[in-house]
Amino acid sequence: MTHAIAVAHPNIALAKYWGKREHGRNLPSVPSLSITLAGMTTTTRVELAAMDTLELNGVATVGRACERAVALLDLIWQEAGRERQHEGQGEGQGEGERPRLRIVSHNDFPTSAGLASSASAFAALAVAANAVLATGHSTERLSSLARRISASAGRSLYGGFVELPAGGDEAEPLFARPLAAVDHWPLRLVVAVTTETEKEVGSTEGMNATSRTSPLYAGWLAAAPDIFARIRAAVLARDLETVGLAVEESALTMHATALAAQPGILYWNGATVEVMHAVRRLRRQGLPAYFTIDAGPHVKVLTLASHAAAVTTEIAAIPGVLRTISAEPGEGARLIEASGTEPAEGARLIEPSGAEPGA
Ligand code: 2P0
Repeated sequence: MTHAIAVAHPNIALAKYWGKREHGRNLPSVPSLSITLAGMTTTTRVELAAMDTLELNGVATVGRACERAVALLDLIWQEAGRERQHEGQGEGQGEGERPRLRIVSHNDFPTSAGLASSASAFAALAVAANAVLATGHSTERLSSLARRISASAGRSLYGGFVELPAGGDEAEPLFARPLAAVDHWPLRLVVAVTTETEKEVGSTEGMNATSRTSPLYAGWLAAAPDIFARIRAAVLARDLETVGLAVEESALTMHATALAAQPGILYWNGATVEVMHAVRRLRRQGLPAYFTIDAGPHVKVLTLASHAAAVTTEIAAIPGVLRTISAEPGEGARLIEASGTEPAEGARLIEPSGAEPGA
């Protein structure tokens, strides 16, 4: 196989991950639960080449983004070798030098602005590289490897509602698990975009500074597992009020912890705060709407599909909201083309990973 193209979607955490238990292996200190979103897509093409290169949204990219991409390729290759050795197989993938790859990736949504572009980027890259390198890893294994590079990427391997446990003492491999399928619950996340510029403090940097310096970090570690458990149970029960209130609790507790870091990490702008107030106002007027905020100033408003149009109209009218994106649960990372075979529109070479509710 000489080339492959994969697509993946970002995910938004209802129960947030913030902080690492173990930096070297990127093990999260708290469990998280996310919805993989349709409607925002990373498309990544990988092909055999003379050297590793990364082109992101049309621009040749070096530095940290490229280093992380190469680190994922190395992990995918080395893990194949480790598995062969473990199973006593002969020579094959994962031995010797890894073939070099040209990576061309494109996002159709803002990069590095709190819309989890690293999640979809590394999930798509894992699937495409696994095909071109012929490493044959399972989705579970790819989730574990992508998680090592960006924890939220481990979740974008799967569609629908996805959970990622906290790292434990024996936590390798630690991978995300599908909790409920795309059609489990017709929710919408209305994204209020409040800037088009890149954030100043990246997620990794922000959470590491928080765990190092915030006096509230111990409180976050104590609170997060219970918030996660409530969200998990209420997602399975399709109980929007319980989910929504706990989603706001998760986001606000995470941000409170980050705000108390030294120096304080403030991801919000004025419009972020206005949208939070508006969401609570809508709720008082009887619209089911709940907010969450990631490592950026955008606000994601959780509601039912049947109320998405009304919520969008209200949110789009708030001063400082540049535009809105209405996203619904979407599928996991998947291959759409490989080795010159061009499947018909909508066809898939591998099935996206679905989920059994409650599995
Ligand atoms: C989340 N975030 O659960 C949380 C909430 C942002 C805020 O996961 O250091 O890019 O690469 O593992 O996964 C974004 O952080 O961090 C993230 P690393 P990642 O969605």
